[in-house]
Amino acid sequence: MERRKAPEDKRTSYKRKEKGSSSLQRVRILFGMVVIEEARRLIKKAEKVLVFTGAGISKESGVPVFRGKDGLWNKYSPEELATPHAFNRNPSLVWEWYRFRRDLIRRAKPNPAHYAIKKLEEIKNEFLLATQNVDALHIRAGSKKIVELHGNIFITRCMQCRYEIEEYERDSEEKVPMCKKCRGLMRPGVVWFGEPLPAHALRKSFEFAKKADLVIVVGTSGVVYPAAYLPFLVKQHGGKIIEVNVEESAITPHADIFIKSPAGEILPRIVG
Ligand code: BJW
Ligand code: ZN
Repeated sequence: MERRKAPEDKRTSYKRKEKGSSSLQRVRILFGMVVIEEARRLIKKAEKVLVFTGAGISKESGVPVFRGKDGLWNKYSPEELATPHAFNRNPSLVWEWYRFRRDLIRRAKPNPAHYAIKKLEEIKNEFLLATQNVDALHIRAGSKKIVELHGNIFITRCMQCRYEIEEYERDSEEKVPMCKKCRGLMRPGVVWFGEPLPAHALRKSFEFAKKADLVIVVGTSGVVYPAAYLPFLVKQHGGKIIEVNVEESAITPHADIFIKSPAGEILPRIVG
């Protein structure tokens, strides 16, 4: 556990307790409990709450993150799989990768962190969940006030006429699916690098961020823009940032409260 509370930095931080029970560890656990209480108090007090999530929230459901040692981008190249150029060059390779990920995600289940966020939506009148995740696990947990900033992996969309189908239960057997309306090439409904985010999702989340008095940032490295602007927008407009992550992120230096723990352990404790 580290206690980082520089004079100019009012942020508090909590790291998960380690095994053993030296007096120093007991002090750390106590301090951790105080930080969690402080987060609970902030959440209780806030009227307009934005939750901003990334791949880390689904890690405990068995869905891999993108960056870091076990991340997808450590094994697969984003340039070859997650750009419009990559798809135009080799659509069947890109589809193979997305089928593999659809299969994996289909077998995953929402975890306690997804359910805690759903519970928060029920408690707060003014609430928005802005997720960067394409896995739809928040929706499967019951979240309704949600925008999917980077799309949804189960949507298949025509590149030509934009006809869309949702293939949740099973994928088309075609190697590269063709549009049944216009015979155009179909692609996964996610946002690749260099592509604009869905306009309604971006507008709605940016507008909400400007009036939110609290943003809870969960499991994101905070390096992919424009989504990563959201916590900064909240802060610029006078709101607070609570962050839950197993590692420090690009957002941590700006967080009022940083809780260094797995989302599935902490969110149920700070919500409700
Ligand atoms: C845990 C945990 C546990 C682990 N509990 N925590 C400045 C402004 C605007 C744009 C740019 C800009 N600078 C650069 C750009 C361009 C680019 C960009 O941001 N690049 C940077 C990487 C440098 N952005 C774009 O290209 C975007 N589009 C765009 O800008 O369009 C402009 C435009 C306008 C008009 C016309 C045309 C264009 C699009 C970005 C699309 C991102 N797509 C992906 C793939 C989606 C599809 C798919 O899934 O296949 O989205 S990339 C990938 O990164 C995915 C994620 O949503 C996104 C964010 O990743 P995330 O969620 O943060 O995951 P990780 O792995 O990075 O982090 C996981 C975290 O969890 C870690 O911190 C762990 O510690 C933590 N963790 N276990 C809690 N149990
Ligand atoms: Zn079509």
